[in-house]
Amino acid sequence: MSTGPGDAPGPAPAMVRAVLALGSNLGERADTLASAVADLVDNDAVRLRHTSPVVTTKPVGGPAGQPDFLNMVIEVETSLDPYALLAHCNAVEAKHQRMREVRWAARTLDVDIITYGGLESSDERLTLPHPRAAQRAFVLYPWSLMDATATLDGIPVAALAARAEDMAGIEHFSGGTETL
Ligand code: PH2
Ligand code: MG
Ligand code: MG
Repeated sequence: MSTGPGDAPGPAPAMVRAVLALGSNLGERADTLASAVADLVDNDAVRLRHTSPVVTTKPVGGPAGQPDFLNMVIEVETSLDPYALLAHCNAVEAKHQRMREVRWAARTLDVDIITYGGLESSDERLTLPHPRAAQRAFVLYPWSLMDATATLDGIPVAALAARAEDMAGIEHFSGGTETL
């Protein structure tokens, strides 16, 4: 920690690449995703490297009758440790009026850490890689479009997406305004 102008600067903290998944199925979904990406990288310790296209997806799990989601993934480079990155993601969710009353209920914004470098952790606050990512085309498919070489647990994410049950319900979102 630097305490004053006379301090030696010290080594820069290591930058780690992390993949974050964003989802929204309430409100102005596309605007929410765009502003959430801006909020996530509006931090000196987080740099945006890549963004995926936005896809329309059918809800997986949760209460019946939910609206479709828009989903995307981004790759960032960060000097935040995993818990600080999680707190940052949660703060961006909170800024977008995320409520947490019912698990997997419709939400304005969900931001999940999918991978953090090669870190594997089974901590109850933060399991890495994300424990359900390998089965979820709504994460895997946009990830494969962003990074054709990406793997998860040693398997190409495109191959995992192709075998995921929810792949059939995915469409490309053409963009534009949602207020028709
Ligand atoms: N998120 C969930 C549960 N189900 N389904 C879709 N299509 N997209 C999501 O982002 C999603 C979901 C839990 O976070
Ligand atoms: Mg989630
Ligand atoms: Mg979440």
